[in-house]
Amino acid sequence: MRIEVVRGDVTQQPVDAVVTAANQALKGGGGVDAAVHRAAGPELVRASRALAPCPTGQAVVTPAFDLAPVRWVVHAVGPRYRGRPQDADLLASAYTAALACADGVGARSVAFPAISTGVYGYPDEEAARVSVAALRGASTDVERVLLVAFGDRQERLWHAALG
Ligand code: AR6
Repeated sequence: MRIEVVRGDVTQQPVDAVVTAANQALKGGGGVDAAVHRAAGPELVRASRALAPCPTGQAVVTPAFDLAPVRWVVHAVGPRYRGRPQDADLLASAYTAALACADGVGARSVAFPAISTGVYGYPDEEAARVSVAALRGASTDVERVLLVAFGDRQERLWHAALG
């Protein structure tokens, strides 16, 4: 699997599946989730709520509706950062669960935002390392992952984590 860093908006990527940083209730919210729900339209929240609740560290997949040609939205629930040892495991799990969801519906390219690093307060540098390690350790038929950096700092952190 190839992992690339791109600068931009996760809703603007030419991929089969887009990952959003969701909450357990899968009812939409702020940040990247708001952008994804805005782009996919009102059917997305109906489809995702039907699959709620989604535990922290897990993910579910729905169609992408108006976000076409993207086919799928993967709703991944990262941890709220509390400085606990299990935070990193839960964040890694959110990435691998999202990748597995995408793989399960046949997606071969997937765009990820920096899960948990906004409202959920996860320190961005550690999160970049955890995300790259989790994705590199995954066994999958997904061929291409785009790490979508919303700003300069995120872009630098992901490049550094990729080495
Ligand atoms: N494309 C790519 N990345 C983005 C975009 C975008 N359009 N918009 C923001 N980001 P957050 P969380 C980055 O807060 O911390 C929501 O209310 C942003 O700069 O969206 O996992 C959910 O419903 C940050 O680096 O997600 C949950 O309740 C990253 O995306 C809760 O927030 C994640 O920030 C989840 O919090």
